[in-house]
Amino acid sequence: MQDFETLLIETRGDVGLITLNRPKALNALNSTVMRELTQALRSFDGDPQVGAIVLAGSEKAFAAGADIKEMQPVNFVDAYLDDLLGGWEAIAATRKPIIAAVSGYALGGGCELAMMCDFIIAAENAKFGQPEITLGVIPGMGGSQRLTRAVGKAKAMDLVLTGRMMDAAEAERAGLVARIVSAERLLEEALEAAAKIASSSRVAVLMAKDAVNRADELTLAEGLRLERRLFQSLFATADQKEGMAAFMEKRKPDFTNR
Ligand code: CO8
Repeated sequence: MQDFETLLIETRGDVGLITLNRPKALNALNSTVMRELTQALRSFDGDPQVGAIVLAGSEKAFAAGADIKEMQPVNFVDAYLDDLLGGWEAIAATRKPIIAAVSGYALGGGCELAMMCDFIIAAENAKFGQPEITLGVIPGMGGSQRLTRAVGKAKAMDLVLTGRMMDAAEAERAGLVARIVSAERLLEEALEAAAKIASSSRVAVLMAKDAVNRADELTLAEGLRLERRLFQSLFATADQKEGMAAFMEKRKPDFTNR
């Protein structure tokens, strides 16, 4: 993959690792980050060697929000005509699982970016918040919707209306964070989880992600029907035959992603 101005990109085995890299601005998300991140994710999504993706920031900040310096001069007509922030939705269209490894600040757009990932592993020093209200605006990249679905209305209202931050322990209790680890273990833990995902049947992994994501969009009856059809369709794959044969033969499965 080409070099990026705002990201560091590498692969570790069959895991794609993307590190936000604007240290002087606490990884504030500007249009270059959006363009490059979209491009990097699209590239990993299309790379048959990659089975899962980790998105990380620095120890001090996953991302301290949308770039306020870039947004400050924007007027309504430009924001509307350019569909300001609209391009970020491409992140959520990634089909392979993305784990957000969050250390330090995940504020505003940074919290929203973490929530676009499939789950969040947080370091003990992580701080989550939607402080847009303190700037005279509101969340613009899913904070009012994904946060409410993740933590419920009461806590989402508290965070969005007051702009206060919550620490990793509160975020885990509220259901925003899947696991908390020490800051030193964060990247290792996220890479291990991603490697575990990448070692499973690719088609089953993508269907699992798709099915869980539909839970936010469908009625229970529709969701259960979709899940059952996806489950049944996996019996057409060689990986289902291999996975179940390996269990019977008490050995590790050798998935071929077919
Ligand atoms: N945008 C631009 N620059 C930033 C941002 C930001 N969001 N956050 C920090 N920086 C810059 C600072 O300006 C500073 O730069 P400089 O040295 O040139 O002055 C540098 O990063 C270091 O920051 P601080 O000196 O402020 O560091 P502190 O440790 O004192 O404070 C904080 C850290 C508490 C995180 C503080 O920087 C802060 O409050 N930042 C702003 C947080 C915020 O309000 N975020 C929400 C932004 S609005 C938003 O995200 C809208 C969401 C809509 C969707 C976005 C899609 C991307």
